[in-house]
Amino acid sequence: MKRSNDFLGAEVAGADRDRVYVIPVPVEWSVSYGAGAGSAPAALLAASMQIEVYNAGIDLDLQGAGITTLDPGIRSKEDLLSFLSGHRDLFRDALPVFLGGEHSITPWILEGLELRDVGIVWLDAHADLRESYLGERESHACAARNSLAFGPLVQIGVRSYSREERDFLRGAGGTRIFPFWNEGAWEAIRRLPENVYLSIDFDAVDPSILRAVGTPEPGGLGWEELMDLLTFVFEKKRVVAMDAVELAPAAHDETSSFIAAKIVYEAISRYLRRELPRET
Ligand SMILES: [Mn+2]
Repeated sequence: MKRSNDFLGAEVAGADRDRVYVIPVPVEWSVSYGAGAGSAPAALLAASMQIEVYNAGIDLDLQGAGITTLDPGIRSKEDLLSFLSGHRDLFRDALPVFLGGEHSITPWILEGLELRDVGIVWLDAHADLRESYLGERESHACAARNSLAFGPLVQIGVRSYSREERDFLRGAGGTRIFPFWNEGAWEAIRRLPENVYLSIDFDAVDPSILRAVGTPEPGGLGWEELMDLLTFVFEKKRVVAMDAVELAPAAHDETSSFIAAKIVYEAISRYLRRELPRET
């Protein structure tokens, strides 16, 4: 398996040990509108090289922090499951960060890591609660529905769903939906189990900030709101794994890839703020 520092560069290599593993999962097979999620991991890694290793927003230096990029060559659900089943030990003491790819990968990761009874914080413009979509039960549009088997969800930024999904939301438990980051959403996250899985669909973010996504939707989370949300989740809960999905890189829009890489960096920084020895 290829080991590198393709995310953020050589400066973040571990001075003592690995604390974060960034893992590309360029899987794209059910994307419905804008294709390109398969090329997202490479675009995210390339864009990450432009980011400062010192995080001024939270005053944290990631030099020597122990961020390693692993590329096991995942191209399918089967690849992903077999990689995870062989490497669960690696992730007991380090945060795996999966770069999608399309959103279908989330329930596969939950399955592969054998995560049970975790809280799932799901940032998304769409509910992804369909039972099937275009005849496919593992479509990205069913990803949240399929994740319910692994623990309760709190979905934030959701502003588009079908009538079938509305009826499901009214009838079934297991998930709560918030279009905005507000007091109701804080409270819902607070009530989740201590161990949390974080799934970031980049379309949760306002497209005026980041628009190269598979299925763009107006409205959504602003930058400061998203930073506040990430701070809250990493402070109040123990994030055990995360993914960032559905970037659809566009040749004329390198800004989106950079902003998306920055979001991943901000999440990792907040994880490391708790894990790194304090500066003296
Ligand atoms: Mn989604």
